[in-house]
Amino acid sequence: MAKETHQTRTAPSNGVQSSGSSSTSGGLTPDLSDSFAEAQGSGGETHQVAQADGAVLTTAQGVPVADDQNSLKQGARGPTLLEDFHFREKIFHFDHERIPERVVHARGYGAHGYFELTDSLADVTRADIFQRVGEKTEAFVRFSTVAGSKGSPDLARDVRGFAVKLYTKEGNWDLVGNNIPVFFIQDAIKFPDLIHAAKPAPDRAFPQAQTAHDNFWDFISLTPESMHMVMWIMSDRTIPRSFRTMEGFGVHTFRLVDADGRSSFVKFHWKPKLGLQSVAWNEAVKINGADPDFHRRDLWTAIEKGDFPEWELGVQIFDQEFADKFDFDILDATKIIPEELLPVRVVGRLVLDRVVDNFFAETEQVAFCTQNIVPGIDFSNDPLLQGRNFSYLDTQLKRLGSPNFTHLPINAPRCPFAHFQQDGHMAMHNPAGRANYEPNSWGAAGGPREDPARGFRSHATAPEGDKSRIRPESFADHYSQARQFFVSQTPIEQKHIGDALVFELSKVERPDIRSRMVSHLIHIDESLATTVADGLGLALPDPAEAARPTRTDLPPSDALSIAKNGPQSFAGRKLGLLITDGADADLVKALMAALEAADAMCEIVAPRIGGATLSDGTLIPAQQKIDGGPSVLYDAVAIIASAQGAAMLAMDAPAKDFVTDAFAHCKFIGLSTETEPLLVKAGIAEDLDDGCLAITSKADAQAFVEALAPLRFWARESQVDLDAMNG
Ligand code: HDE
Repeated sequence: MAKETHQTRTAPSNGVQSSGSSSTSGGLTPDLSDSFAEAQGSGGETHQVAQADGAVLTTAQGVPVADDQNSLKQGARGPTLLEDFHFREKIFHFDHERIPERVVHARGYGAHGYFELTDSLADVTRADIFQRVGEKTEAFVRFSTVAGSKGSPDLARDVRGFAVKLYTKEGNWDLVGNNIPVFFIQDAIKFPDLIHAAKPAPDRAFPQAQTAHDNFWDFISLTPESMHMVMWIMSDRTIPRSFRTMEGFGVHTFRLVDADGRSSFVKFHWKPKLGLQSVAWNEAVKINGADPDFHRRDLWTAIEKGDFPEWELGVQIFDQEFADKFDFDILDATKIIPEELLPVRVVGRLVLDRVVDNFFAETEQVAFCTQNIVPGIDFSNDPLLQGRNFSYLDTQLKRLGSPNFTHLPINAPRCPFAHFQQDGHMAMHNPAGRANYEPNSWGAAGGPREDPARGFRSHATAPEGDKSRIRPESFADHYSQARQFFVSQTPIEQKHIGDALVFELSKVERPDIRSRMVSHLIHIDESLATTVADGLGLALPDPAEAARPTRTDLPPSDALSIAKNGPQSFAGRKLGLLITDGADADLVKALMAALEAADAMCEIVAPRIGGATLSDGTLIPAQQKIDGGPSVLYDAVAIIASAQGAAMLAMDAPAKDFVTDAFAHCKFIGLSTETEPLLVKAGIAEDLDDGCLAITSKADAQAFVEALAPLRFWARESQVDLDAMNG
C-alpha cells in the first residue's frame, strides 16, 4: 500500500515552488503516475499509459494486444463476436470521451507558467503569495471566449475570459477574471438570462458565437445597467490581436486581510508586456475563416519559440473612506475605479512558459472556482461575486462528474493537504488509517487538526439592513461611466464603437429593438447616438427613461484606450512577407534579419509552398501558399517580387486580396519597386500613403521595421471606409 497518512499528502509540483514536494519534474506525466501508483497501491511504481518508443500496446487492463486492426469474428466475414473484450473496451471508452462543455467560456486555451512577486504586499495582506519578493508560484492560465461553443472561431466579437490558477503554498487561489474590467449585470440572478439571450436562439439554434442578433440586443436594451459594458464590448477590446496583448481584470472588488485581521479593498489588473493590440472588425471576420484557431495557435507558437507571454500584476488598494467618496458603489461590478484616481501598483509578473502536454487533461479539465481563495484574501459583498461562488463549484461537478475533481493533477494543490473527505467517483486520495472523522481521540494517528493561527478566517463584517430582494440606490447610475469610457477613446476608437453598434444592430430584425438601444446611447453621447441612428437609417428616438442623469464631469481616462496603450515596437508581432521567384535576395534577407533583430516573427508567403528561389539562387521555403496565407493573419505585410513574379501575382485573386485587405485594414505595407503591376490591378496604386513604404535597400528594410511600431496606420481609415466618409 502507498505510504500515505492523513497528515501530509504532498501533491506533485513542477518544482517552481519549494512546497516541500520531492517531485521536481514538470507536467502531467509524473502527476498521473503518482496518482496511479497510489490508487493501485503499487508502492510508488509507475503503471501509467506507457508512451515510450517500443512500448507494447495493451488494453486498459494492461493485457498485451496482438491485433489492433481486426475485430474478432466467426469466420473471415463475421459476425463479430461479443467476447472481443479488446474491441468492446476500445469502443466503450471512445463513446465516453466527451464531457459537457462549459456552459459559458467553452472555447478556451491554457498554458502553464509562474507568478513572481516583485513588490511585497506584506503590509496589507497575510496572503503567502504576496510576502517574499522574488519568489515564484506555479500558475495555470486559461483564456476563453464566452458565448461560442467549444469549436467556435477565436475571433468572435466577445469578452475574453482570463482565468488564473495560482498554486500557492497555502492553497490554490483562482482569480477568474475577464479582459474587460466591468460586467453586464449587477446581480448573479440575471446571469442565466444574459447568457440565454447571447447564445443561439433556442428554436433555430443560431447564430453561433455572436451577439449580433435580436435576443441579445432585446435583453441588453431592457437592461440599462449593461450600458457601461456595452461600450467596452463594442470597442476593439472584444477583437484582441492575441491573448498576449489583452489586459486582464479581477472585475470585482475583493478584500486583502493582514495578519491582524485588518482589511482593505483591492481590484486586480493584469497588464500585457506587449501593450494592448486588437484587430479590425472586417479583419476578424476574415481571420475566422482563414484560421479559426488564430489565438490558440498564436499562444502555442509564442511559447514554443521561447517568446514567453508576460503580464504585470497590478493592484488598486483602497479603504472604506476612499470608497465612500464615490457616488457609485464599489460592490457594483458595472463600475471601475479610474487609474488616474487610484494608480495601479505593480506587484508582480505572470509568465507563461510551458504549453500543455495534453489539452484535455489540463485545459479541458481545469476547474476554476471563484471561491478558491487563500488566507489573506477575502470576498466583498458584490452580489455578482457572491453568486459566482455558488456557480463555479456546482458547474465543476456537472462537467467533471465527481466531487473528486480536485484529485486531477491540474486541479490538485501543490502544497500539502489533509482532510477527512473520502470516497465518491474516482477517489484517488482516500486517507489511510482508522480515523475519518473529527474530533477523535486517536492522538497523532487521528489525522489533521485545525490551526486557528494559520487557517483561513473570513473578515468579520457587520450585516446591514433587513433581509430583502432589493437593488441598492447606490447601483442606480448606469450611464456616467459608459460616457466616461466613450470620451476616453481616440477618434478612431470612437468610430469603431459606432461602426460596431451599427453592424450589430443591423443584424437585429426588429426595428423597435434597434430604436430602444439607440434611446440609451443618447444618455452616453449624443453624437454617438446620432451616428448609430444614421447608420441604421433610423430617426433619433426619445431618450430612454434614466434612473439617474448622466454625470458629464467625469474626466477622460487614458488607461481606457487601446490606442494610448499600444505596442512600443514590432517585437512579438508577425510580418507576412510575400515573395516570388527571382525576388531581390539582398532585400529579402535584410528584411528577415531586421525582423529577427527586432524579436519579431516573419512568415514567408509564396505562390508555392515549396518556396521561392531568390535572385542569388537561394531557395527560401514558404510557410504559407498565398491562398492559405491571407494578409489578415499578419500584423503588417511586405511584398518583394521580381518583375515577372509581380506580373504573375497581378493575375492572382488571392494575391490581390492580400494587398487590398492589408490596405483596407490600415496595415503598414512594405513594397519593392517591382510590385507596381500588382498594386495597379489591386486598385491601390494611386492611393499609396505614408503607411506604404518602399523597400529598395537594406537601410529601407531596417527603417520599415522601425516604422512598424504603432499598431496600425489608422490615418488611412477615413479613405477606405464608407462609414468614415459619411461621418
Ligand atoms: Fe463566469 N462562469 N459567471 N464570469 N467565468 C463560468 O464556470 C458565472 C462572470 C469567467 O477558463 C462557469 O467552469 C456566473 C464574471 C471565466 O474555465 C460558470 C456569473 C466574470 C470563466 C460561470 C459569472 C466571469 C467563467 C462555466 C454571474 C469575470 C471560464 C464553466 C454572477 C470576472 C473559466 C465554469 C475557465 C466560467 C458562472 C460572471 C469569468 C457557469 C453565475 C463577472 C473567465 O460557473
